[in-house]
Amino acid sequence: MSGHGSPTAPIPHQPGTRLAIVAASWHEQVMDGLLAGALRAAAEAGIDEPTVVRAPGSFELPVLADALARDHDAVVALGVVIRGGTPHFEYVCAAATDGLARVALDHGTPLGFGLLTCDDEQQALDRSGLPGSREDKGHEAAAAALTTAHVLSGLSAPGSAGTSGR
Ligand code: DLZ
Repeated sequence: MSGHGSPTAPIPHQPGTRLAIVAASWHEQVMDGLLAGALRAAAEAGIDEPTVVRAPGSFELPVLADALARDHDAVVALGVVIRGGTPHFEYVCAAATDGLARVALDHGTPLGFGLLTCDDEQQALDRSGLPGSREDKGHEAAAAALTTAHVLSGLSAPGSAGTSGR
């Protein structure tokens, strides 16, 4: 199973963290599960009302994530791309993945990667966090972004190793 070995530590409590979630709109049922998982992770961190915006498709995730990364502490990108009979799959996956990685590094903002790239709809449902799913990738992506934001805020805190000047 692809989720074997995933972290088990609880998400740090951080109610002041400005969290944004950008979610694509293709494959509605799977997206509902991913979004619910990300919102559950936000609630576990004490964040009641994260910003939520919808993208038409996964290809549009990076440009919206880029805008959100300007005034949020952490961004979670959610999408589902199902392999079809054409190379479109490879292009959409590569553009979304490369674009999201660039946003994270350009802004120094943690970006939770919740883009499912699947062979078929059943594989996506198995990772969606819906009842009966084996994995909960929306929750996992949000937990990663929030945990990273917590680590980053510690690095930039006065007296931390990140500000010692060494
Ligand atoms: C065009 C397309 C296709 C074929 N498949 C998906 C998909 O499985 N998941 C998804 O999120 N988006 C898909 N898209 C739409 C593209 O992401 C994009 O929205 C369009 O190419 C318009 O720019």
